[in-house]
Amino acid sequence: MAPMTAKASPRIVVLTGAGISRESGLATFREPGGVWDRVNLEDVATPEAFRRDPDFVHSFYNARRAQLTDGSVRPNAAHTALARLARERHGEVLVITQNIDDLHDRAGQDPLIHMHGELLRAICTACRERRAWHGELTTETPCPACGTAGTLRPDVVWFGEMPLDVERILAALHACETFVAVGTSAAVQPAASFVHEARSAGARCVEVNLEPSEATPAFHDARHGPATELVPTFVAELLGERG
Ligand code: BJW
Repeated sequence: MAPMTAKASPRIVVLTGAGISRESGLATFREPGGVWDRVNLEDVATPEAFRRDPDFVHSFYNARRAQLTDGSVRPNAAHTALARLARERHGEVLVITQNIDDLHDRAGQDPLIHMHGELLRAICTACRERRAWHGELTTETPCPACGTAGTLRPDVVWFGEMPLDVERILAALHACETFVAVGTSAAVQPAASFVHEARSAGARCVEVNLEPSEATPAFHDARHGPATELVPTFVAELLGERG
């Protein structure tokens, strides 16, 4: 089959969630002991929470940013396998992640859409400048672009906000041949409906998750177990290396 050009639609679209980073040491959200067991999402993951108590929201994200940059967290075999898939099927694979960590980036994933933003970036609510940000943010931090203090926030998508690149994502879902969801509970929209978008457009849909999710019945094939075991196996299958 002829290789696709850079502008053509990807044949394989992979959606990832917090489960893919679990074996790298990052907590998921909705499992026992997950992020939402430790803090109420209404207190940290909405624009209203940030307006009400920006110090608290900053401390929540500062701690998670520090975990990401202290050297303790690394991409695992699932991140590495997806990066290899995109390299070896150049131009045919798009990974969309709901995760704000940078583990796909560090594994070399390209192309990659961070639909819920990135923990290692900040955006200024005054001048809208986005930039890489690896240190702490406080209500006193001045924006390097416009100089205003206290207007920087994590460049992440909170509840009630529009995820990033939605039009590009929907176009890819409607044109792909294979849709794969890895490590996501399908509890949050619009990502939870991607399987329906892809399936109704004719894609073969495969779930790879530790356990059945709310969306399992919508997939043609569901594989349940740890991502570090199942994703490399599935990638090898897609590359024609095993059964
Ligand atoms: C493993 C594993 C291993 C474990 N191997 N697997 C009513 C009121 C208000 C709003 C709404 C409403 N009804 C619907 C909405 C919309 C709302 C929403 O969905 N709310 C629901 C809670 C009901 N959504 C939004 O507001 C979104 N925006 C929006 O809809 O805009 C309008 C729109 C309209 C039309 C088109 C497009 C847009 C924005 C959602 C933003 C979500 N933000 C967060 C926080 C980001 C920043 C941060 O990280 O702090 O994103 S919430 C959190 O959940 C985070 C995640 O990306 C997201 C998804 O979680 P994920 O990844 O699925 O994690 P878990 O923990 O749920 O699941 C992990 C899975 O892994 C489990 O199944 C495990 O089994 C598995 N697992 N270990 C494989 N080793």
